[in-house]
Amino acid sequence: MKILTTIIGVCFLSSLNAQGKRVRICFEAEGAQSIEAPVCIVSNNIGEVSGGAISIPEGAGNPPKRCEGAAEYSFELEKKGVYTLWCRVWWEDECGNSFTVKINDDPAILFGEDATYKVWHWVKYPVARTSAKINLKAGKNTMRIENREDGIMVDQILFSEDQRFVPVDIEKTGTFK
Ligand SMILES: [Ca+2]
Ligand SMILES: [Ca+2]
Repeated sequence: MKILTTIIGVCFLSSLNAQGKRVRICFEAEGAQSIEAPVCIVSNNIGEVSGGAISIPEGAGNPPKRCEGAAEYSFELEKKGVYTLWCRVWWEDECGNSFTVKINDDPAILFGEDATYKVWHWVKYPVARTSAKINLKAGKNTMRIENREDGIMVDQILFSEDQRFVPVDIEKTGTFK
């Protein structure tokens, strides 16, 4: 009887989980599928970083002097959903605190522009309720980080379906639900 109760309990919990699961996916920025200069990978002598990071070094040439440069990612999701994007970033100054994000074929997103400099911290999008939401699809999704300013680094990238989730320090990579 005790075993039966346990089995029913487990089935009930797992069906609840299937209906209400909120997916979170986290990956390393330096694990990009492709990198185009002046975006580069830095792995040495940077503290508090998970593995390495991508960087557009200060002076590497920001627009309009140099507009090209990107890091490309792709990841799979079981089902579509509305997500919050978090990036663990390091900004040089007010002329090095943003990049452009392109997700699938959606309009470009301006990411960053906060005023926390020279320290690793998590920044999210959307910040305002009026900003366009990030709709990810079932199957393969693509993301591009594009050069907008130099003096930036990105350590980790995280998409969360749970809008209340707030990453702290270095996060575990993988898909969680
Ligand atoms: Ca700069
Ligand atoms: Ca990293």
